[in-house]
Formats: sequence, C-alpha cells, structure tokens
Amino acid sequence: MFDKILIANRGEVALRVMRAAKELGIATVAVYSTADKDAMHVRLADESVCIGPPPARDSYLNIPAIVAACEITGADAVHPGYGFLAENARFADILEEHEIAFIGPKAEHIRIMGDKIEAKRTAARLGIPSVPGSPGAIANEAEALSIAADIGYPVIVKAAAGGGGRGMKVADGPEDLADAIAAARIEARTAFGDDSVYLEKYLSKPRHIEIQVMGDGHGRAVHLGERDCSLQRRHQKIWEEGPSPALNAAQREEIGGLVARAVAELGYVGAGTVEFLYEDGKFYFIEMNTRVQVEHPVTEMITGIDIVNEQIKIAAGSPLSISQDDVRFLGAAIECRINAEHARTFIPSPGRIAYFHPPGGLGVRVDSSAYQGYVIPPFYDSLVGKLIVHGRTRTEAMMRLRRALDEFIIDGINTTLPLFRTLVRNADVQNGQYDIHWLEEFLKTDPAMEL
Ligand code: MV4
Repeated sequence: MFDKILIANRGEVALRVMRAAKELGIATVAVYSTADKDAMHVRLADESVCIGPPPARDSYLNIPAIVAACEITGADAVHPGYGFLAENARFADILEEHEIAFIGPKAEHIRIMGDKIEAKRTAARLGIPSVPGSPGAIANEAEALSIAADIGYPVIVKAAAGGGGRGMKVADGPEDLADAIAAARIEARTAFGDDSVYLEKYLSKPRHIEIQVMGDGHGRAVHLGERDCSLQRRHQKIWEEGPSPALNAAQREEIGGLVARAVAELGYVGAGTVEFLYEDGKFYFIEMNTRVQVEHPVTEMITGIDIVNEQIKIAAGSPLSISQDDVRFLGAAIECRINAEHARTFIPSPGRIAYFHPPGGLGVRVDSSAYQGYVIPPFYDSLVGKLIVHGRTRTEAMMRLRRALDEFIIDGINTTLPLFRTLVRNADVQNGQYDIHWLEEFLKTDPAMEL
C-alpha cells in the first residue's frame, strides 16, 4: 500500500480523496495555488505545497510543479480527482517515469477514450452498441453526404477530440451538412487543435444514462449500476440520480453486465464511467470517462461501496475487493450541484460566504470544502458543494431532498439552491419524466426567470 498520496486537485474532491486516504492509514499532501492558501484542503492535509499563482495552467495544471511537490514530500502516489490533469495521459506517463503511482487507469486507456472515434471503435470491438454513424473521421463532404443519406437525417457532426459538447453541430438535411461540418471543424480546431470530425445519427430526445464500472487489470471488473444525468444546462450536469427512473432491474443487469464484461476484456484499471444516450428502450455508447466523476456519491449511496477507497487499493495492485454478486442496489439517491451562481441567470457569484449551515440527518450527505467566512476565488469552477440524499425509495429520497434543501443556508453569495427548491417540487421531475433538453426548456418558461 502507498505511504503518502499527493492530491493534485482542490475543492470538495480534494477532501473526498483525503477522507479515503485517511481511512486507509495513508498520509496526504495537498497542493495549492496562492489563491487557495486559506482553502480547506490545505488545512486538512498532513502537509501542503504551494505550486504556483492562481491561473490553473500555472498551478493545478503545472506538471513540473506537481512532480516537484511529490519529490519534496516523498509522496509515492498521486490522485488527480476530476478535471485538471485527471484525463491527461502525458501526466500519467510522466509520473510513471518518476516511479510515482498514478491513481487512475493506464495511460493507454486514457488516450483511447480521449479520442472519441477511437473510443467508439473500441466500444464496438468489445460489443457495446453505439449510435449509427461514420466508421471514422470524415475525409470530405462527398463521403459525409453519402453516409448521412445511409443513416438518415438529422445527423450530428462531432469533434474527434471533443467531449463536453464542444464542436458539435446538427444538420437537418443534406443542404445543412457542409455548413455543419465547416462550423464543427472550426470549433474543434480552436478548442482542441485538431479538426477531425465524425458523423452520427442525431437522437432528438434521449436521456443521458451512465454506468459506473471498476476494473482491477487482473481481468476482473464490476458494474455499480447507472446514474441518470439528463438534467443539465449547457452540458453542465446539475442533478444526477440513481437508479434511473427510466430503467428496471432487468435492463440494469443487461447493460451493466455488458459493460462490465467489456471493461474486463479491455484490462481497464480503476474507476470509469461509460456514458450512453438512451432513447426508445435502447442504449447508444457516446463516451467513456476515465476518472472518478463529480456524481460518484450517488452510486456510493445506493451500493455502500467507497469508490475512491477502491481506486486507491486497485492502483496499489490489489485485486477488486468486491465481486458482482457482492454489489447490491439499495433505494434511491439524488445529487444536486450547488454552484456559486445566480439560480436563474447563472452569472457566477464568487465572494465571501457570510453564513454557512449545511443540512444533516439520516440519508443526507454534503460534500463541500466551503465554510463560514470562506472566500470563493473567481479563478476556478463554481461548485460550492454537493448535496446528496438517499432514501429507501425515490419518493422518500425526493421528500428528504426537499427537506434538506429547505435546511441548507448559504448567505453572502448567490447559489443555485433556489433552482433546486423549484425543481424538487416540479411534477415532471417528481415523475422522472425528463430528457437531456428538459431543463433548458423549463428555464425558458419558468416565471421565476423574470426575477
Ligand atoms: C448526441 C446527441 C444526440 N445524438 N449524439 C453532448 C455531449 C457529448 N458528450 C454528446 N452529446 C450529445 N450527443 C447523438 N448522436 C445529443 C448530445 C447532447 C447531450 C448529451 C448528453 C447530455 C446532454 C446533452 C445536451 C445536448 C446534446
């Protein structure tokens, strides 16, 4: 087992990783930018190292500074959290060259899944269904027109280097295709420095359902069920829940089993999430995330499995401590991402938290690094904390969420708490009747939007 883990991250996820390390008897090192000298992750770590000025590229993305922090403190492993360097294959390679363990998958698998065309090809080879489309990158307009005619319109043009929705354009008919390709290429070149694009049939009203998996690289893998992340705005998830209101136990076992077998065959190491669009009872692979995700607590609440603890043990070479038969799904969990933003305009609201009172009680979990008097810096994401509730049924979880949201007090900054208080009372949300477009449509018609 490791002696000392350096956490190459900040905020709630840095605390999340430290909690798992501490329970395994492992010492922790925090790294921080000068903007984060008063941050809770610095205070709760055994040791801390300042790695640079506020901009992330000079601190949390500064690979030489992070490697130096490992050498200074004698850390033998790095947990990257999510975001920043979590899916940077070069970072994983550099750590290996320095004989520091990367708590995550093999660099090879990070690289494959970072290329969306390669990821789809790999999924297909492993028997995972995906959206009909071009077999690889589009060479020219003529090829695109021919493939689109085969699969039928509307089609979507996606950046091979994309993800998170950037570089995507929909074409409703052949007359739109050339413009869609040109626009997607420009966006892709600007955002990723790579203008390769591919084509897919456009699904008009899917849900976003993702399967949590863990592999140990010894040929074993399990699935931990699904999360429904359809409630999102501009590709930012705001509400995640499990199980999905759209699936039954037989469907869960079928897609979960398929994904777990594929991940085992791939020789995947650690935690991963296989993302699908789900429409008319069918699953279509879109991407795989090779990191622990923001919404992993939803799965932890319904399975009782500590995903970060398992990540650490697997990275240290242990086989998976759980078999598929050990995984039991109990009740329902919902996570709300509380952001430091206005609840209707989503304008960021950094600044001092004048008063902070998190909810508590049975089935309530708050993952946050905020505290009363803390000043949220303007340089990073706007997540203040995550409220996760668990209940024996989805109805119980919803009532608990309503109660916990009413109890949560954050003064001094704007937060998205009021939006969640509205959503938890909404009939469509209560009935689980939503797709990936529901929230943006709702926000257009919500009377509170006028405020
Ligand atoms: C799609 C799609 C419809 N059809 N692919 C957006 C992010 C990227 N990961 C994939 N995305 C989509 N791919 C096909 N063939 C619609 C989306 C999409 C979306 C997907 C998941 C969650 C939210 C979304 C919001 C808009 C569009």
